[in-house]
Amino acid sequence: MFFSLNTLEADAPRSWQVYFQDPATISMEGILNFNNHLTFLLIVIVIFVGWFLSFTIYYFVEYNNRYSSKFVHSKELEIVWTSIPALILLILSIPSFTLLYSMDEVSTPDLSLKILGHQWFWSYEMSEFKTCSVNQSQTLKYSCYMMVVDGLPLGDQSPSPYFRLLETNKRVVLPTETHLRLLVSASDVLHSWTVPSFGLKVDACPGRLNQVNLFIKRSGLFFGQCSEICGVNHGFMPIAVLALPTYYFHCFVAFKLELL
Ligand SMILES: [Cu+2]
Repeated sequence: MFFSLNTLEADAPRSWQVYFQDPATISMEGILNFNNHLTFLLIVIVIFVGWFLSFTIYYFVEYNNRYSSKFVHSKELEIVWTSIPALILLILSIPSFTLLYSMDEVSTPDLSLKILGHQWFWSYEMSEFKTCSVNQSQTLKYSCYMMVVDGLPLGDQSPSPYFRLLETNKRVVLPTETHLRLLVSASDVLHSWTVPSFGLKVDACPGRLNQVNLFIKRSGLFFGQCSEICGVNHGFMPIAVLALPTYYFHCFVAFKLELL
């Protein structure tokens, strides 16, 4: 069930989508709430300014207002229209900084995933899992390339169960309800590992290791794309993450290591 290509459950962009993808992490839920909070405030401000503007335009015409005001300067008014926006910004900074610092919180991770950006694919490694072959030990390591869906034998399935330009030959399998640490870097140029449902966008810089926390709340198939222009095939190095409950994740790892 968890390995099926069910497009309905996939967290991928939809046609004509105008809102965010469903959140799968606490930080993305925070981003969504903050966005709603901001949008509400924005609507209130737009209505107020719009009302004020139309009021001014209406009374600007001599026909509607025969006796114009004589004053050209008002200290009280200056104080009010400077301090109110400043106060609004101050009020906004509280949830904004709370969210920002909560995302930086470093907990004790149970598992680390190393992510390396290349021109033009992503490679992943989990050093916690090792297999000892005859004379060498290997870690769980794989590279993910984009699948050219147009060339796949789809049979009579319509619409296609694959997402164009988002599918990869291998998916990054991660456990849900587990504190994960992502270590992101690049081997050649700048890349950016981005998954909208996780609220994550981590720059992959060559020679630098960026660390970020991830705690996936639910299982699902999540899609993302490289978000730092990195060359001609920048649009063709997608990210596909399959989040599985811990038990299924361990089954997957055991099966994978068997193959190494
Ligand atoms: Cu790129």
